Amino acid sequence: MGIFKPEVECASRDEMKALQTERLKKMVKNAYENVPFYKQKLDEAGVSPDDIQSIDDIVKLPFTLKTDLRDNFPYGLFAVPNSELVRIHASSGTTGKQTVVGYTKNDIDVWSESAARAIVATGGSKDDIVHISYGYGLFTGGLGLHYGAEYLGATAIPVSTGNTARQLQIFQDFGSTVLCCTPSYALYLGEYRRDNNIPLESLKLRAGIFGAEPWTDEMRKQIEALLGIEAYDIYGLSEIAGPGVSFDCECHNGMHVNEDYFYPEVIDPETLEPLPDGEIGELVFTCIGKEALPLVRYRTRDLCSLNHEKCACGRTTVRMSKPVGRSDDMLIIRGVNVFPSQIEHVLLQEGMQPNYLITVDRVNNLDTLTVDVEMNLDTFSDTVKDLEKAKKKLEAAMQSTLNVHASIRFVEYGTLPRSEGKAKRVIDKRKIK
Ligand code: DLL
Repeated sequence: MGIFKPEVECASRDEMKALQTERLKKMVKNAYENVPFYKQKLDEAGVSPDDIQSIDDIVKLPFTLKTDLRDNFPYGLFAVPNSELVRIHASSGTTGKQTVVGYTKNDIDVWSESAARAIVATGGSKDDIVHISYGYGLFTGGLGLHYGAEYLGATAIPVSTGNTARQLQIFQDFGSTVLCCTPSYALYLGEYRRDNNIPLESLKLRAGIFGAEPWTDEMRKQIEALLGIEAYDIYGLSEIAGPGVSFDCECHNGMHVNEDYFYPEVIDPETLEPLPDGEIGELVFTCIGKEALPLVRYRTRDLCSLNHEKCACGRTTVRMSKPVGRSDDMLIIRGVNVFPSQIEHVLLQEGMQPNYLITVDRVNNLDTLTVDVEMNLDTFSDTVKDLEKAKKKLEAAMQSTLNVHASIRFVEYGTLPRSEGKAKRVIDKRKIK
């Protein structure tokens, strides 16, 4: 299969380190000179940009957390003036405020090239018709793959999410060859095809690029059978760029990190010390190729391991294992990130008690989110109509903050379990691992 940029993706370790060193030096200088937050952080740590002489010196640098983005909301960590920005995206924050990310023209190119590499790794070329059913909007999925497809010279179809019948119709009418969406939606599309007797022969799909949420090899096999394709994993996060930070090749044995742009480390989340290959810890990225938001050692909270061995596909770029979980409480519901703290925030804003229980399940391969909420004695109403109205209002507030539907169930005051220690607020019934 093809490799988009062999001189980088198949570089020797020494060549890669030289490139990373050059880029790290430049980005640390940029962050130090243009982001007051980083100037202060580095000064406090007693590190000057001149102390960074090799990529291995990265361990001298302080970490960046999601809360740092929130505390500097919305543009405080940007290293360029607004006039240099060409795009903004956002993802869920831990409370009411979103995490805002920005891109210069060059940053969009870096990201698009990264996503193009992922498409090429599936055997993709400019002949492909790339059907994009990730959401378009502030979420990076839709536009990330869209720009990747165009960067490659392939044809992008910006279908976005929803309307399953229409998605199938477009597969047939436009001859889509590569499908991009969340793995759970891919499974749903496959089942819809089967249940509506749409023959596989009427589709030209050959590959799928699925990510934004955890999924298993088992699920991969099911999707492949239902859609008659080969399914590939893709990983990314808004803070670092979006989809394409790393991607699966035909060996399906770990995702190749575009480490010339996004330098990965795996650390012990307790001691914060770097861990050797093969050991599971928290994934940390430094954006060594980006201008607008040059994050230094950003703690992703995703748990995985790294592998620097050369891959059978010919690429030498480091591979990350599928994330096995997170070191925080973030949930991913239909590809949308949800923090329990956001739900609590909405409840309090709406004048409810902070006694709640979140249940996540998977029904017909689609995630469901239910929130049991204790009724306040003062808001308690015995007319069904009033309760229904209150429920609708709360559901609308949840939808607007979380960007995903949450079913509200009112329960009587005092009936949810009280805990003496850390409250258990989430029951996740999905069997993903
Ligand atoms: O989910 C970007 C993306 C879009 C990736 C489309 C792939 C495809 P965020 O909304 O910022 O960005 O969420 C990032 O999603 O920290 C992981 O916890 C999780 N995640 C993303 N890809 C995968 C994957 C996009 N392939 C968060 N497997 C990350 C497991 C994933 N988890």
